[in-house]
Amino acid sequence: MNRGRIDHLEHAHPTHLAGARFTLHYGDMTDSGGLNRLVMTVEPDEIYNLAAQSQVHISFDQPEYTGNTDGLGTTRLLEAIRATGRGTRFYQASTSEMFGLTPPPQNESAPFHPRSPYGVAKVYAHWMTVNYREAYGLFACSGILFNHESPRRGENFVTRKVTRGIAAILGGRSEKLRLGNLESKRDWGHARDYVEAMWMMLQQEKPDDYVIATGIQWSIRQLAEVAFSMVGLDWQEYVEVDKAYFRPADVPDLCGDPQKAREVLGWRPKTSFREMIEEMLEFDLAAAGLTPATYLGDRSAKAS
Ligand code: G4F
Repeated sequence: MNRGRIDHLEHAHPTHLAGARFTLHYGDMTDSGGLNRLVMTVEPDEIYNLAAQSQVHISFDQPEYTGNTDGLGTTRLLEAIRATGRGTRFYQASTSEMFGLTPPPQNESAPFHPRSPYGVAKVYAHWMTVNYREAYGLFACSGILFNHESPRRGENFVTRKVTRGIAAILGGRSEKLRLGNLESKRDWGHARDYVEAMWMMLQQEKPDDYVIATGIQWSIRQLAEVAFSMVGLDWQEYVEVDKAYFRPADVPDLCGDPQKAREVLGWRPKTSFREMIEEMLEFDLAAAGLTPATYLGDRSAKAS
């Protein structure tokens, strides 16, 4: 089991994480028997379904697997909850990828036009979540989250690829950073803020669906420009476009409208794009054995 991202929680000082101790169980989104047994024995108050094959590019190579885990896997979990009749609250990790070609600003009423097997599977899972709420009265919420990042982000997603790439260049282990489509635009927020929104959804009186976004958009080109300039480098000297990273179909233009989350949940993003990129750079520079302050200085990254 890959536990690299949670090991530190288990060993954290108990006073810092009062009540945050946890027990791990094996589970597989393609195994309904195992999921049923888990939900029956654990009797959870809340389930957050973040399990997925979440790489959009890979979903073009593994469309069936992606549909099975991300789409049908959600139905298996919903069925397991329904079978117990215990009123377990359910959070579904829906995604801005469901909007696909629909132009911004994307809110809860914007039509879905997914552009990848991943997006299609997530649209199915989203509507199953809505359906189980309407048909069986499950407390089921769907959070339509725009891209959310942190130093724990997987290495193949573009933000982390850029911050790790910069650390590799500064450490002398690499000369260039190869990226795909620089023109697509994303609305990036910090995962820490977005997880808080997930939790808030399940604490409401009524289940509902919410867009979680910052409402601010950056292109991949701008991401590279901002990140390289934070360490005093000109991105154009290092970034090369490589067709291998282009997708058969991409989502060109995402920018969410989080008004409903603001009004109903009282949720607001607390971390700016620049603060988030700086935090990721700091982490990746240190991980590469470099001293972050040497490159980032005491720069203030408060401005968005
Ligand atoms: O970082 P990305 O791979 O994220 P993407 O495809 O927007 O999806 C992520 O966010 C979704 C919304 O929360 C999640 F549902 C999903 O599971 C995942 O977490 O790519 C962002 C953009 C794309 O347009 C891509 O074409 O960056 C472009 N890009 C350009 N060069 C690249 C690269 N993406 C990657 N991964 N690697 C590149 O070299």
